[in-house]
Amino acid sequence: MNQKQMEEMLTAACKKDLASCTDQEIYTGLLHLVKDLAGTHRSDEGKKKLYYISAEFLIGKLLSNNMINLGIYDGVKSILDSHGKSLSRIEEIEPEPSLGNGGLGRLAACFLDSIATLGLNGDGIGLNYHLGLFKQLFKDNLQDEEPNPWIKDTSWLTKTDVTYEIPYKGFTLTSRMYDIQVTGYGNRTNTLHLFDVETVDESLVTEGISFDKEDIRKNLTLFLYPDDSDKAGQVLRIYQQYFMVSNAARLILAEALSKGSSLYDLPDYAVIQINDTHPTMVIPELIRLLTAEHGMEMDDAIQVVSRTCAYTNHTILAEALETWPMEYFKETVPQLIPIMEVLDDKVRRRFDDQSVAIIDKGDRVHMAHIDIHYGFSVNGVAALHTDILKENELHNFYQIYPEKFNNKTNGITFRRWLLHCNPQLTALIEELTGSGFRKDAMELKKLDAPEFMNNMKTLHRLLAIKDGKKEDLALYLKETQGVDVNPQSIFDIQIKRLHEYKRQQMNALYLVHKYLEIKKGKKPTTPITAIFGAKAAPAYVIAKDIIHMILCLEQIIDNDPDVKPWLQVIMVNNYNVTLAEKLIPACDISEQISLASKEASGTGNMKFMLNGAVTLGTDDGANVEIHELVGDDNIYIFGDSSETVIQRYKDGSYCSRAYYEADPSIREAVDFITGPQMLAVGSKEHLERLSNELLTKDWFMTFPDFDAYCRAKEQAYNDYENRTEWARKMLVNISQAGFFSSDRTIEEYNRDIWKLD
Ligand code: 26Q
Repeated sequence: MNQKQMEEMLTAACKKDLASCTDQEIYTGLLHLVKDLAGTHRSDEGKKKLYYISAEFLIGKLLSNNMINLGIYDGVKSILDSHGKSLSRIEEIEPEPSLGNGGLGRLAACFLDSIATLGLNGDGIGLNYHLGLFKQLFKDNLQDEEPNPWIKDTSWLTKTDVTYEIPYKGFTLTSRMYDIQVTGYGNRTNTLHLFDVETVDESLVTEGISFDKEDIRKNLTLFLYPDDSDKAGQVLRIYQQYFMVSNAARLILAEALSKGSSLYDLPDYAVIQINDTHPTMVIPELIRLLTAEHGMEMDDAIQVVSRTCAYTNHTILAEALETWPMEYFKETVPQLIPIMEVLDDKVRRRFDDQSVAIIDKGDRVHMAHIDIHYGFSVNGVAALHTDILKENELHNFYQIYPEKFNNKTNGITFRRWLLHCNPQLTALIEELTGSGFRKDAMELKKLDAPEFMNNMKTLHRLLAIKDGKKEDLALYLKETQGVDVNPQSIFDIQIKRLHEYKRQQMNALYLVHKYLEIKKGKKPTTPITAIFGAKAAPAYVIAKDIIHMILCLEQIIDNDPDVKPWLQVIMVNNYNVTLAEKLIPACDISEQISLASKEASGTGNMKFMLNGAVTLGTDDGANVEIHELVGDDNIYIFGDSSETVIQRYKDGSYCSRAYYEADPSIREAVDFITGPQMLAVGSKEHLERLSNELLTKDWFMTFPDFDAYCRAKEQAYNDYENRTEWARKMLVNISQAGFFSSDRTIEEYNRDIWKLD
């Protein structure tokens, strides 16, 4: 398609002359144009199909990414420019579909992009939440939550005529399938199927994000993971999960049958990837449908399903491992109970070991155990994580089924996290290495050559791109959040869900320490801007206290003229994918400071590296693999190893107060939390609870790593002063980022697990 044809199409889609259109009209026109073009691509070919079932798909805005993948981005942008329209302003109109909490959901979205790009036959299946992850507001330095609707009159959703009757105890719900096209880069289009009920009632939401949790017909797909701190929330979660998997199972069986499957050969037609335990009920549900509705014997059905399902584990945190009381299933989906009892019984006959049982002594169902016994593959999401699963958390399973365990180190799509969010860096890479990296990310390695590493001009251009992105971010933060930041300062960024194991509190304690040092006259050479972005689960009390601490600190420093020129703390409001796309390209130092062994992989770490930030982190998750690739000189690794941490938990020997007593800088920083300056701007209740938590528990061991963290950070800030050396570190990081393309991850899933033709 040439420019003239494209302009005609765009004008037709907008239904009038472009110059006279509003941004909203152009957005709507583009949305229809992109949908039409995506519809002309190849899809759904091949005998065997992958079904990626996930409770979350954190897809983010789709307009620009779809245009990049369809190859029309540059053309559209220049047509709009020529009519005085700004594509970036038009992009702002699109509401972000925040259909995920964080890493797991964003990973699913990157995977869909790569599956389509590689031309694999694979669809996503999930739920059409009407309200995505809550909108975060700050009031009195505290997080508040509001509903976050994303479905407007025009959206990426297409209503289909696929509907099913989903049975629950005492009633049935009629589902409907909605589809979102998933465009691949220069390739086929796949589909994300999102199931919904038509009786959802958005007026159920009362104060903030509170709603009536009992009325399942009206609330089933109202919210992404409602608060599950109480029983009603947990039961609703089971209703949601069953709805997702029962629809999925029916769709999968229908598609296989339509392609000629006898269902005994289902594994030749379908492979199901179970994204964490949230879709685990698909196993008993498929067995139920095969036996009850398709006349299969129980043993045959179990065999067929076991050869079709594969499971990915994303965490070793005890509180995230799903175990549900049998009673919850009795109340909601009693039809699954006889199946789960058979599955449990078979395991008990084979293994006299409580630790691998499906139903435990307390009558709780261990969802992961269903996946491991009745799936053919179990994978972790980074090398260290998979090793920990094999050696510790799932050791007894590994001894039974060594052949099922495999690692698939996570990846990210370079279309969104390089081409879209950093066209300037993309252009430089293309000029230096050619365009091959667009299809084969390993070609980034070409950058690691003396002709570039020792070329002052190249290094300066790289620094100039970073400076430009920092200026763009400063402008954006001014416009959208009303804060002034100094684009000449070091941008030190920690963006991820708020969780104690990710240790935002350790970063905050460092900032207190730095603040007090500057007060005493020890100024940094270059000013520092510490940026946080994080949402806390609405019921996660300490996480909210940590946000409170950071916001109070932000206010104190902002009002202190001695310190303000040298140190700024910013907690951005409502951190989401859209903000990540602006923050990541502007980052100098990427904070990846989880307690070693606790972060399964991390994927933000990969996005930062690809955009030329240098990692400051612990030897945890995929940081370990980043470290191996870039070498000691191009990363700042600190803190206790995962072995030490795991041992310390086993001993039960950790006493945070001993560190507090022994280390004056820890004492000074912790005392500050409840000192007069903080109490003047914050709430005593929240600050005291946080300080008390650190002093009496510190379950995620911030104190033992605190000194090493401070030293590593000082080293990074010092090294930053030598701009040429720093630019080399940036370039090494970019050159080694190819391994973390989700195209590589998906090729491995397909090679080892899915085996699609
Ligand atoms: C479980 C039970 C009840 C309620 C909620 C949940 C629940 C919800 C979401 C448990 C876990 C999640 C999300 C987990 C997650 O995002 N894990 C991250 O997955 C990434 C992709 O593999 C990794 O990179 C991160 O390290 C991991 O934390």
